[in-house]
Amino acid sequence: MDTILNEIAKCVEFGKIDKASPYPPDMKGQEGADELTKAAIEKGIKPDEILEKGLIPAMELVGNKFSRNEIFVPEMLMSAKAMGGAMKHIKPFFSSGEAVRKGIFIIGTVTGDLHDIGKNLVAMMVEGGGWEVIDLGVDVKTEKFLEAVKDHPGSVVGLSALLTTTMQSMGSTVKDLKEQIPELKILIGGAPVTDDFRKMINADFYSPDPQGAVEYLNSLSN
Ligand code: B1M
Repeated sequence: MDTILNEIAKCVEFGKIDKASPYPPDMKGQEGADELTKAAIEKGIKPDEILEKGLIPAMELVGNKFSRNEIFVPEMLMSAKAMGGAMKHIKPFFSSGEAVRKGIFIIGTVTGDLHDIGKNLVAMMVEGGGWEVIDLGVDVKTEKFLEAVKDHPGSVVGLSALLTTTMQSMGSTVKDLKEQIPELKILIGGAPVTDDFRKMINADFYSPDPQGAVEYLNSLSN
C-alpha cells in the first residue's frame, strides 16, 4: 500500500498530473497523480490516508522547496495541478463525510486588486494541506468576506494584495471584519505586504509564502 502512496506523493512533488501529461520529461508515459489516486481508492485505501500519507507530505515538500528558492512558480503550479488531479477523486468523500478536513479557509484578493496568481498558489497549497478552501476570487468586497464567514462559522480568512494602493483596502477589510467578528483569525500576504504592515492593521498573521500560510493554519487546527 505504501508503494502507491509514495508514487502519488512523487507525482505531486514533481508535477506529474496524468499519463497524458508530458511533464516532467523523465516521467513521460507513466501514470500520474490522477490515475494512481483512482487506483488507490479502488484498492480500498481510505481517502484520508491518501491525503495524509501521500498528498499532504508531498505538498509540504513542494512548499519548503519553494520557500528555499529551490523551485519556482512554474514547478509549483505543476505540483498544484497534479494535486488537483488527485483531489478530484478524493473530494466526493469529503462531501459524504467519509473524509474530514482540518478546517475552512476563505481566501480572496482585496477590493480593487485583480492579481490572483499568488492567491491561487496559496489556495492550492492550503487545500493540499488538508483544508477546505473557499476561494472568493479577486476584487473581493468586505461584505462578501463577511457573508462567507457567517456561512462558515469558525473559518479562517486569508487576504492577498499586490498593489500598494490596495493595501489600504486590506486595512479597511481587516478593520471591518474584526469589528463584526472579533474572534476571527485573519492571515495576510502579497508582495508589498510586510509584518510591520500586519501589526499596523491588526491582522493576526503575515506569511511571505504559501508554506508559511499552511503552517500558520495548521497551528490553529492543532
Ligand atoms: Co500588475 N503590478 N498591475 N498585473 N503585476 C505588479 C504587482 C507591479 C509590482 C508591476 C510593476 O510595476 N513593477 C505593480 C504594482 C506597483 C505597486 O503597487 N507599487 C503592478 C501594477 C501597477 C499593475 C496595474 C496598476 C498596471 C496598470 O494597469 N497600469 C494593474 C492593476 C490591476 C488591478 O489589480 N486593479 C496591473 C495588472 C496586472 C495584470 C492583470 C496584467 C497581471 C495580473 C494577472 C493575474 O494575477 N491574473 C499583473 C501581473 C502578472 C503583475 C506582476 C508582473 C506579477 C505578479 C505575480 O503574479 N507574481 C507584478 C510584478 C512582479 O511581481 N514582478 C505586477 C507572482 C506571484 C506568485 O507572486 O503574487 O507576490 P505574489 O504571491 C506570492 C507571495 O506574495 C505570497 O505567495 C505567493 C507565492 O510566493 N502571497 C501570499 C500572495 N498572496 C498571499 C496571501 C497569503 C500568504 C501569502 O495569505 C492569505
